[in-house]
Amino acid sequence: MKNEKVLILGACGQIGVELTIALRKAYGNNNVVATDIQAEHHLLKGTGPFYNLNVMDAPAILAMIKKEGITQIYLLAALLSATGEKDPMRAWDINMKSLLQVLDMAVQEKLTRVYWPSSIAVFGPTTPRDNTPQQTIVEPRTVYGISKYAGELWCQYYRQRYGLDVRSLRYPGLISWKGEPGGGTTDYAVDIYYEALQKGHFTCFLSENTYLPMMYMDDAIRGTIELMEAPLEKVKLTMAYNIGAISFSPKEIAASIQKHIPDFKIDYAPDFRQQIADGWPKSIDDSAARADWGWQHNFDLNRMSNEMLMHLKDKLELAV
Ligand code: AKB
Repeated sequence: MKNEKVLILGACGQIGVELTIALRKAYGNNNVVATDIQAEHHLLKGTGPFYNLNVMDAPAILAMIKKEGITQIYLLAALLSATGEKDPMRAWDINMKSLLQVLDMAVQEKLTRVYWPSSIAVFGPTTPRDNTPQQTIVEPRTVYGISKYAGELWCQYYRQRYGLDVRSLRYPGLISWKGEPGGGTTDYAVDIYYEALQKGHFTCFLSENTYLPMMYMDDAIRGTIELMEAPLEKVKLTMAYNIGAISFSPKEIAASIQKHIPDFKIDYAPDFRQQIADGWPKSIDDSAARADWGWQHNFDLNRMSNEMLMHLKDKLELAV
């Protein structure tokens, strides 16, 4: 996209690191301003402008929009499902206030587009769990899920009332080796690769047959940029799109790792995150995303395991 200047809020999180790098490749380093409350992630160093910025600090964000001539915002900062349950009011405050401030500023400053991630956490135990439809019963039971569903409704409201072009995806669990995940229920599917390489053993906080929808980060980043670059008439839904890729259980991801590390062992000690996972879909119907703007995934479980183990081996400097 020409003549766009992008602001990323939450650039050092699991999605933020890879999305910032991909957007810089696409739009030019200086056209993507990365910000986070944390110190700059080592993979972002030297790749473009970075500022410390608190997503709750509306005056500072507004000043940044004006100073940098920002035209688009990606708001990625959030507390995820497991962390959210430990401090529900803080999760609600951070997840909702940051969104409402950005939506307001985007209207006021006439930004061309806003991206805000939603999640499969919008669904709950009363939702059909297999091939969960785009439109179905939505009764989330975590504060994270409640904030994501309320946020989707607010995005829809701003689109319909003010004509703001705000776009969103309901991500499944995301698996990556570059940025580190934090505070999610699906994070076991990242931790397992680290521990397989470092210890040869993993104790999973979900039970062996807990199926959840998952996606390799390369697919998620490409899908996000494709949604953001799609002509508005193709983005027919005013709520976030379901996007799916793979669905597997802890037992199945362990088996795909054992193809590379035959001695790898897994055992199970389910904790409070089991209940969260039990209320989420097992697989996702993403036919609307596929039909409207051409979504497709490239990575299955085995291809993802190959990539994860190969890159993490280098990252951890191990010779397995
Ligand atoms: C989480 O587990 O909380 C997140 C999500 C599914 O949105 N990864």
